[in-house]
Amino acid sequence: MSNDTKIALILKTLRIVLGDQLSIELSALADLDTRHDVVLLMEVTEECTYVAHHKQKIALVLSAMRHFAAELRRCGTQVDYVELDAPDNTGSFSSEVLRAVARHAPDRLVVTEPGEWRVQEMVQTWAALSGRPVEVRADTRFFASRERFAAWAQGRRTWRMEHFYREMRREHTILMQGGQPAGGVWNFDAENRKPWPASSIPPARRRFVPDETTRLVMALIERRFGGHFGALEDFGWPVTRAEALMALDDFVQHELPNFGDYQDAMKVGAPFLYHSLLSPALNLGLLSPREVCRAAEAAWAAGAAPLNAVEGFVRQLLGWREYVRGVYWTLMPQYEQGNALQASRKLPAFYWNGETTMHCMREVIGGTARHAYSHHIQRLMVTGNFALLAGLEPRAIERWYLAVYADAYEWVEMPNTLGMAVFADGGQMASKPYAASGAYIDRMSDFCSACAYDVTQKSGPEACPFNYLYWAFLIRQKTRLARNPRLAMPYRTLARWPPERQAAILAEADAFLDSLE
Ligand code: FAD
Ligand code: DLZ
Ligand code: SF4
Repeated sequence: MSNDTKIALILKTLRIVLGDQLSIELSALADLDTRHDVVLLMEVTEECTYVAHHKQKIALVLSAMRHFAAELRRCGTQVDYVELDAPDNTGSFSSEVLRAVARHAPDRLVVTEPGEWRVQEMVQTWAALSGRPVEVRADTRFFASRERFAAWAQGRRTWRMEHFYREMRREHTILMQGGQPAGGVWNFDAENRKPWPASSIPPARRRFVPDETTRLVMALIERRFGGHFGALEDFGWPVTRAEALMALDDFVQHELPNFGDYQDAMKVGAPFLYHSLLSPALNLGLLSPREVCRAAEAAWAAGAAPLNAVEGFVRQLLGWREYVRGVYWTLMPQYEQGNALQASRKLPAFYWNGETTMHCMREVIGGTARHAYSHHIQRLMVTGNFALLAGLEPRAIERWYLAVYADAYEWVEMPNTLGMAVFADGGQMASKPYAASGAYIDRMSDFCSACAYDVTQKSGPEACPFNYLYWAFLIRQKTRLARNPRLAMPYRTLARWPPERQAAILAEADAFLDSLE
């Protein structure tokens, strides 16, 4: 036996598992020695309040942490679990790590790289604070490591998700046949834009009834964070791996076949439609993106789901999810400061209380408060589109998205908000701003028929605000956006408008926005 091996055998390791790292295969647990090591999980006030998270998000994280700790214990692992209300809880990761070091006197600390820059900065202080070596391991739950993305991005003038996604498809041989994309094309987006058929009834979705652990956590949250956004009543998220696997199975069997067709559709009172609802479980680590992609691919191979649905779904996970993580870690910390369109309006109060005459906004914000969820098009083309057109201050809208969704962590939320929704990164992530008038919302939803505004009117007191805000946005941003080839058409239209008409639209948009303050 070499000296190195002897030392390795007697090392006592404190393994730190953060609240969104709840995977048995976590790199920090890879060489766990159940006789000597201790696994630390900490419920801390700072993580519950650095933004005022939706109550369901806190309930989800804490309940899933408690279940995960119980699972580890069942496998014979020594777990040190600090509850939020423990009398000596000091309320932050760093101070709790220090207390745990004093309790266990470990030889070293091991942790998997965190999902947020803010927490990475904390981790970097732990060696000096604790006087112990700290090993920070790569998060192997993703398809692409941070380094893999950086290598792809290096030297490219523009980054486009589509190019990255194709490399990932080849590299991980997902939906490939003989080196070519299955079905002969990479992208089925054009087939995936159907509105919801008026006569169809949305599918009933499997939700998970809160067990005793979740109910205890919910009571704790009402007591401690009762003033936070959102309601707990409709909590139905999977909180264990077993439940998450049931949710995956259910989705693949019942919803995946229609996922592609109705991916962009929106319907009053039906926030879920055929979306998977898997992002909260994925982002906590209860499911791995690999197993989810493979399950979808297997459904296609078995003839149980069409290729446009399966490719559309895989693109979100292997493409967008990996891409936005790469963007975040490659461009932080400057990324969060981006404000390429010089937007500065305050976030209107209706983002929190839902009190607005715009039916689409009321519907999406109401659904968000009730479920801590909206699907991608609701986030991008309703609340995000409004923020873009109204020129809301990027950091304020970014903090809102981080607070209100059960699946929100900076690595995924920030690029989606700053890059995709409000173009604050000036096009690093998306080739054009996703700006749209009311016509888009009308085409993809049934919101407009029950709205106080008229979506067909372009100006006047009855006109849909998205209409004049859209044109006012293009007029205001002309010097920055008119040369973008993907906006050539609307700028050609605008060029035909006399200056008085442009001035009138600007005045109408300003009056509306001022009335919100
Ligand atoms: P589905 O539509 O069923 O998609 C399947 C999976 O693909 C999702 O579970 C998710 O893991 C992944 N995915 C889909 N779109 C994206 C995307 N654009 N980026 C990354 N992954 C994607 N997603 C989050 O997970 N956390 C966030 O905080 C978050 N914030 C967002 C903020 C804005 C402004 C926008 C426009 C999008 C945001 N998204 C975020 C992406 C997307 O809206 C959600 O992943 C999706 O709505 C989750 O619901 P689902 O599981 O039913 O997804
Ligand atoms: C989101 C969250 C919340 C609400 N609470 C905790 C907590 O008490 N303990 C914990 O370990 N993690 C929590 N989290 C998740 C962390 O915020 C997350 O690990 C970091 O943001 C890094 O992604
Ligand atoms: Fe939204 Fe305009 Fe339609 Fe009303 S008319 S629901 S404000 S898009």
